[in-house]
Amino acid sequence: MKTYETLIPEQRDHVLLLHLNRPDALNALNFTMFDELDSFFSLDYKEYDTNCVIITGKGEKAFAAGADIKELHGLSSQQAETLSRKGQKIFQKIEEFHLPVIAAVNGFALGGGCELAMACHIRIASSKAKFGQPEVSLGIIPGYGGTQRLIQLIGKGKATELLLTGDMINAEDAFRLGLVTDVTEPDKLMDRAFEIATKLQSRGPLALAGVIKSVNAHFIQDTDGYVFEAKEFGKIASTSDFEEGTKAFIEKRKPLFQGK
Ligand code: CO8
Repeated sequence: MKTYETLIPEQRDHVLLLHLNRPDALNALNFTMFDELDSFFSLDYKEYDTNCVIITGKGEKAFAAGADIKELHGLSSQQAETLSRKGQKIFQKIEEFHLPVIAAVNGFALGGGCELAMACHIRIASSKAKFGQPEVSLGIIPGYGGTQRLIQLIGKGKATELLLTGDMINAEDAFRLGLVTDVTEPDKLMDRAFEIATKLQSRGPLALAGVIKSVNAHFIQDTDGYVFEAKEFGKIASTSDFEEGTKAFIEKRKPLFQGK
């Protein structure tokens, strides 16, 4: 598998496990890490027979404590806008990835780190995790989609409060608000992530990709999500997996999906 400076990708069973690997800087997302995330999510991994990606942070303390503040200092207005747009597009690539992406949030997920987790399809957290968009404390605003996705995930009222105060919330509060769907003991986090991945493995891969596309369609301007969903449904109905899934149900057996 391709090697990176700030990421450690690894195949474990049918899962692509991706560690953010700058533990000394609490996995802060520097420019290199962005380029490497872009590269990682540009490949299709067909040859690896994988059904899911899990992203987590290296080290005990952090998933990712934000964009690398040392790199932000001194940016011109034009550079900042360009970088914000670039980061947004990379996170959008993750949101649109054909395989489900699970964020296993093991510690701080702040600023760009919280934005990265929010771009993933499923978020689970260790009880030690902390979430927040503290950008206003630095005199800036979120620039990697945080103002948009936080509203989508937890609603405008609470999202605006968190964005304006820059307050951190713990994993239990993140669960209560719907920012994460599960909280585990720290040492059980990866087991839980792999448990979800194993479940996804038994589902139709084309169907998983179809769900991801259809859910995202809700947020595309001028796209009727219902029309989009029906079109996706139609496309999937012409696949062998559709034939196999429905046939297996009728024959009272487990389906064997081929992703075709
Ligand atoms: N950037 C760079 N380095 C960081 C970051 C960061 N975001 N967070 C932590 N580090 C580094 C620290 O500088 C320190 O390094 P060193 O040992 O060399 O001094 C090391 O990681 C350990 O950090 P601390 O000693 O601070 O650890 P603590 O346990 O005391 O505190 C905290 C942990 C509370 C997480 C603290 O590190 C912190 O507040 N970090 C910053 C959190 C933050 O503000 N994040 C938002 C960043 S801005 C952002 O994400 C904007 C995104 C949009 C940009 C779009 C335009 C380009």
